[in-house]
Amino acid sequence: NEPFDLRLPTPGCYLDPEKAGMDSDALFKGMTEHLFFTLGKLATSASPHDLYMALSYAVKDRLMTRYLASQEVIRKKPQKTVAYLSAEFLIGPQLSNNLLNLGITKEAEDALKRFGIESLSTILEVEEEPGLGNGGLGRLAACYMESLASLQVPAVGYGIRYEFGIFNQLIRDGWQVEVTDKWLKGGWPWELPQPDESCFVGFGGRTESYRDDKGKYRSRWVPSEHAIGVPHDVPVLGYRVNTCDRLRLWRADATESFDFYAFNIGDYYGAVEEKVASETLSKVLYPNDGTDEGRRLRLKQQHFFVSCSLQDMLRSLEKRSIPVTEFANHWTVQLNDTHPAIAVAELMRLLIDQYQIGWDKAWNITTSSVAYTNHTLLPEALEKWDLSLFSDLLPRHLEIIYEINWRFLQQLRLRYPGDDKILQKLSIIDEEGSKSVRMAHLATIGAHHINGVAALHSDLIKRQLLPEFAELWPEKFTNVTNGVTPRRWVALANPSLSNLLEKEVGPDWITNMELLKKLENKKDDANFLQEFEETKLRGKRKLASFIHTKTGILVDPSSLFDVQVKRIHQYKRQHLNALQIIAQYLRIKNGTSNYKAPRTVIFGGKAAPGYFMAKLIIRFINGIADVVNSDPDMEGLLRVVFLPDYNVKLGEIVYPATDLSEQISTAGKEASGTGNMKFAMNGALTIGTLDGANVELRDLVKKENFFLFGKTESEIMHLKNNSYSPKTFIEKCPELQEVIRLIEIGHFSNGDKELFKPLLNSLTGNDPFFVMADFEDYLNKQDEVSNFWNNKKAWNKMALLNTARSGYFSSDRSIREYCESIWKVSPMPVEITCDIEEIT
Ligand code: H2P
Repeated sequence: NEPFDLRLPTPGCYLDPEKAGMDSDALFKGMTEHLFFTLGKLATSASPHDLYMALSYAVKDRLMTRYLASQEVIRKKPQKTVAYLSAEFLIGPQLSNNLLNLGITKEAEDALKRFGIESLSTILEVEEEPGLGNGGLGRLAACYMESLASLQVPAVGYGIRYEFGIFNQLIRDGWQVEVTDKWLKGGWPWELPQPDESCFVGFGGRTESYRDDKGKYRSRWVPSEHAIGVPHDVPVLGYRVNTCDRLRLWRADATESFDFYAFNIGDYYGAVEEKVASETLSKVLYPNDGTDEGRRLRLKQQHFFVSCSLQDMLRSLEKRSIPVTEFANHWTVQLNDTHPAIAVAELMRLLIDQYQIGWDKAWNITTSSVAYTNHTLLPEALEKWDLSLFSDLLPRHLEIIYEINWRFLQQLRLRYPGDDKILQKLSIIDEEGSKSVRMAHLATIGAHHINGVAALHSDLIKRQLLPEFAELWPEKFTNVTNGVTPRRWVALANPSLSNLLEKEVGPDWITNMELLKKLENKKDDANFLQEFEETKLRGKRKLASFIHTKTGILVDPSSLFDVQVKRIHQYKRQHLNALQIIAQYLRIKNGTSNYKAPRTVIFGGKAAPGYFMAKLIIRFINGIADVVNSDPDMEGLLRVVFLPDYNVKLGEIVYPATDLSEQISTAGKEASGTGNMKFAMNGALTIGTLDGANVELRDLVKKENFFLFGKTESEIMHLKNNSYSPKTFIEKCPELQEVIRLIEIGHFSNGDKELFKPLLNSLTGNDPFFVMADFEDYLNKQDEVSNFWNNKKAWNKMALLNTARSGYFSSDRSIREYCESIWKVSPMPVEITCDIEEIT
């Protein structure tokens, strides 16, 4: 492996990663220079934000050697690179992560002291996080990028640089209020715009046939509109390695800032119209449970970033004089859900129309390079595009999809002669009602592998979602259980636990989480368990103070912190948790509570702006919180908190502070969940259903260390198929009846009997997520939780075993599995040499 020679582009020896530039003096100097030259500020009058910017620029400088060396390795070596295509990357704050991965946190602290800043956290707090994702899916993409780099795998994450990410959430009168997320307003120091690598993307127009030089008839697309994608690159450094991969986010620009014709005839506003329209493309991230709003724009966004990314990959081959027919040996393209599924048609189009490659060869290249991850079974999340919209925006792609479909249906006809039903069912085109394009089918047909994100989910894909496809191509279907990066979710988020882990098992657990198994030896060591509990208490104090600052609510860090943070959705059943709180409240009021475990129940999460029921659930939780928190009888026993604006940064405070993790989705609905993993690593116990990755978590930590309740997926299916009636469950449970009555009389809505009616009607009507069916079991399990809480030693032991046994959920393990079984790529370490004498 030829080392990257720093002497060639030498910008200064302080960039040498091993020998210089990383000490606090150099950082101080770097910061001073950036304050002065980049920000135009004097050190004497610099605000915390200025210092954050200066430190970030200085740290980014220190990523560049690794970044450029890693890009060189990709450029020079005939190595397969992972292209991770995702409409969302929820990368979270960057400064702390880069300091950790570079190993210069202490140096940065020292440098800051010289500016009079005593604690690094003062500076970290001002960092604005890019909210370029809705929830788990986007956060998973970010964890995977970090693991790819840490495992030294060459990779590029491709996505969209949304000007406005997920909205900021305010709570007003108990309701969610959405505020635009202007994350770029103070400047974002982590990106490198590369306008010289921009790409053109077309939309609309028509297709036409023509004869090529050889007299052959061909089709081509004549779009009516264009946009330019300008790459904005974010370096993604691995943990203590030289590999620094790239996250390439596309920003849409207008092709012509001005329509000069319109301008010349005096129509100034008309002249900028196209510019405004093109730039709208990368304006805003869409909520994933949204209704029909902006569907056209969303399809445009998908095509926009996919087209730019594929063009970028093809161009990289051209630059290296590699024939495009070699594409699949150099790029492995992972589709993160169906959002980038248009890639199947776009790659075909580029190969056939642009590079004049024949259909069969192009299809072979496409299907050898593309793989698809499914993240949900929920019907509303399985994308379908109206045929008329599709043909209007992407007429050439539709032609190609028709051809793909025709060839696929021919195959089916041979296999299932005379079976028209199966053709209809598997076709990419849904012929029912107003016809539509099924993106999951396009992805499944075009991909060499399809994976789910947890064992149960992958199994359900095969059994329920795509059974005929699984029968047709069993070898394509596989599972990769999700994972989360221990760098962010333990090392950064929970320094006190990390110190304890390091003391006990050595520093390597950060890259080898299986080492945590050694902690099992300590499960009966009272002193160690005490220390372990102390780390939790530290986290809880921090969260308690955060809660007080943000909401004014005082919570007791010694109470049981019972937490549910995730997007608000009926299937995730925050309302089941809320009903349980009411039951506990009633018991305390009626004097029937054996409430030995004072609890603080904490919620956090955003509801899609158009999802009425989810927003009502937020209102409901806040209604309960108001009543509970202002009732003196609840003092010292029960507190309810809704944390506004849940995001990555807040997650870093929440996970280490949690005793009980609520993973209570209706079995079969949560594909995996990743919060469950972060909680377990940080020593929380889980109360949960047999859903998503909970199943594997319970197997790993062992059943006695997991509070299981609820109907299984097959029991839920059985209820569903046998005219489930929530009433029968309500009738059997007097406590539940009481809970419902209290809501009905407006106890949690200042006497307003109408406010929560839609929620109650849903629960007592058809109860689509089986809340009533699971209520009693859940309540009983919560009692068990409370009993355990009173035996602190037993609790701490269980908590320790959760940390010790959750190493499997490191995203390093997931990425290794993708590399080995789907992508067939291996690590490519990056070597850097720098003869310091020669440079200085
Ligand atoms: C989704 C699934 C989760 C899964 C995650 C990552 C779409 O995330 O619902 O079960 O863990 O993808 O695979 P979320 O609900 O958090 O938006």
